[in-house]
Amino acid sequence: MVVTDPGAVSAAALHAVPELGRETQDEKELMRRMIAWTAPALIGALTLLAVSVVLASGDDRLPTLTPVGAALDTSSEAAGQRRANHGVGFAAMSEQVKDRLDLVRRRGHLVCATSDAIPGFGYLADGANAGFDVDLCRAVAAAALGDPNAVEFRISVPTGLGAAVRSGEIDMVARILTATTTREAEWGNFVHTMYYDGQGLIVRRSLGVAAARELAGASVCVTENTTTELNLADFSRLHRLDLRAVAFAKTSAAVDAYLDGQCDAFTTDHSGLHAYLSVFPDPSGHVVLPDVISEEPLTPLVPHGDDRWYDIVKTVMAILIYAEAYGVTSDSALAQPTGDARVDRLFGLAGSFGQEDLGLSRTVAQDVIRAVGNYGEIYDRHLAPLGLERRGSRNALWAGAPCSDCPRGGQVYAPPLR
Ligand SMILES: N[C@@H](CCC(=O)N[C@@H](CS)C(=O)NCC(=O)O)C(=O)O
Repeated sequence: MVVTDPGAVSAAALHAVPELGRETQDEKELMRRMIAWTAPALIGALTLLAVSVVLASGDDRLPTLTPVGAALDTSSEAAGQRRANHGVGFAAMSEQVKDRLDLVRRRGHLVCATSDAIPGFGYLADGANAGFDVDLCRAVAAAALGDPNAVEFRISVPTGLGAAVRSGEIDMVARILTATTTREAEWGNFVHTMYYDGQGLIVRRSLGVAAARELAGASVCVTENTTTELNLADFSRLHRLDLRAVAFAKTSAAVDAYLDGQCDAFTTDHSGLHAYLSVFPDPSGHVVLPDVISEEPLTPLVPHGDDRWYDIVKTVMAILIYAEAYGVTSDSALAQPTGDARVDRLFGLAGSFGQEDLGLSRTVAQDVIRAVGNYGEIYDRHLAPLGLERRGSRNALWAGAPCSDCPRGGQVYAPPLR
């Protein structure tokens, strides 16, 4: 019998079972064949596992130089590798925690994936983690544990992040992560967009380029396994630019390569371009091109499988946003009723916005606002210094926000706290 189809192997083995007790010779022959059939498959599977572990670990010293259109074709081998990096190969390891609030409280701290090398969003200030994203982690720790410092920061690059979330080890991600439908399907639930961004490109001023469409044939440094890499391919194909991506696991390596002259351009979210530009040795020698080539709603993520945890993180984001809308800051006297029912409800002094149903304290918003301030305070502390103007941008509060002097007319909005 010649078997070429692996499906037929198992069918043949099943059929052979009743005969095993009668014919020892047949049994040996069957065993020999089964080993011959299954060994190559086993070796193949182990090789695949080893390859996906290596890919997931990434190596910023080894850039991948690829023609953008070809390598990012979804039917190509590179797309297969990308799926491995998204964590599909780790399904067996994934763990769905049913009561993460309880887990976090028993553990005594929140595990939050963020970055430590992105000015404004996740960076180190005097050795401590700081930034817009870092404050979102601290706000959730304040809500869940009453202590904004009870956070273990897991520093992550985009490569391998999906696998890490699926493993169940991380309670939330807050790290300039764009919400996409594929990530939502494969990684976890995106909670509430906290920064509306779009992808851009930066070039040396001496290149004399004023718009992205003038970059035909250019090489572009990029972080791998990002939406950035995928959008660059779409943009290149759409405008027949034949761009060449030079991809790195770590953004700092991509930036260094650009500054070193290895690429004509560097691309990431516009906020990231401004963040890195702020630490370039010669900022005036570079130009952020005006093009916005994608939508990048930067959004915290929680693992799949625990609705209450999702609701908790979402409610914390709403607290930050409504505190600004109601004019409440970290300096506000929070203990006394104000007579404004919306503010008193937020403070936990009257009524409810569902906080106790979620297992949080009645005065959870006091803990959160005292710890990190409102949305505007977080923005002003970390993003305004990068020159990211909020007034007139999508990151202003919604047009009808009740505050009098806050930036309005943007998209930062949350479901009413009541
Ligand atoms: N928003 C995009 C891009 C994210 C991204 O590229 N992040 C870079 C920096 S701008 C990063 O996190 N790098 C981490 C590091 O290199 O340490 C996405 O979600 O894919």
